[in-house]
Amino acid sequence: MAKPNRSAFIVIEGLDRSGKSTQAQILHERLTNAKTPVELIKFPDRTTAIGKMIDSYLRSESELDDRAIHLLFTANRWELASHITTLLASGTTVIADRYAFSGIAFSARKGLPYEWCRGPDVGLPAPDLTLFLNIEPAVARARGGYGEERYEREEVQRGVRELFEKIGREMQTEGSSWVQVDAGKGKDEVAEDIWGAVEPLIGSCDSPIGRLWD
Ligand code: NYM
Ligand code: MG
Repeated sequence: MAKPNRSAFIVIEGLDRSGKSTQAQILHERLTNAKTPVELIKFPDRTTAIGKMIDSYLRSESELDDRAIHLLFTANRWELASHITTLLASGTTVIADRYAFSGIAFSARKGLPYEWCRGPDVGLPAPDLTLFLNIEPAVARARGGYGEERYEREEVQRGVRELFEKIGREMQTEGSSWVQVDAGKGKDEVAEDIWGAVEPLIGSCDSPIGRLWD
């Protein structure tokens, strides 16, 4: 059997409070324990110059045109794109906590045209697997409540969820691996469901890394 020439790119998506960060952490630990080199990346990456502008916008410390903030979120992914492909080529599994799908869902919810929102993300490294942590916005809110940031309101999350579902249907139609996980279950059960989807990918990616929607 040919040796796999790269590792897997796994994206975890979902509404605020759906458990993404917790699950990304659990998956990171599980892979580390299995001696699989792995790096966890979070979008937005608030540590870069662009990320700091995004952070200030999310905390309502600054105002930006809807299109301008959309493009900053995308630029924040592009500034890490070559890092992601380098890691994958060197055999490090990459887990991303949010990705382009959040970018489209949150911006299109504001009324920006869907295709316009998707455009700047076309060509980014394509995930081998996207796990959509599906949760009822009311259940998410009941989990210790939404925070203080922009978008963290049940009504907004409802609209975002519908857009995530539209994106998921389209991804499935084009044959991309989009897996919906019931995130209303307990933490350990969700982690098991995620592991069931991830395990077959480890050590088995032998095609070159794809480009999103290209
Ligand atoms: N968000 C995140 C966007 O609006 N567009 C994007 O491209 C990304 C990656 O930022 N409510 C929104 C979703 C979240 C917020 O993310 C901050 P987090 O995971 O809560 O730090
Ligand atoms: Mg949040």
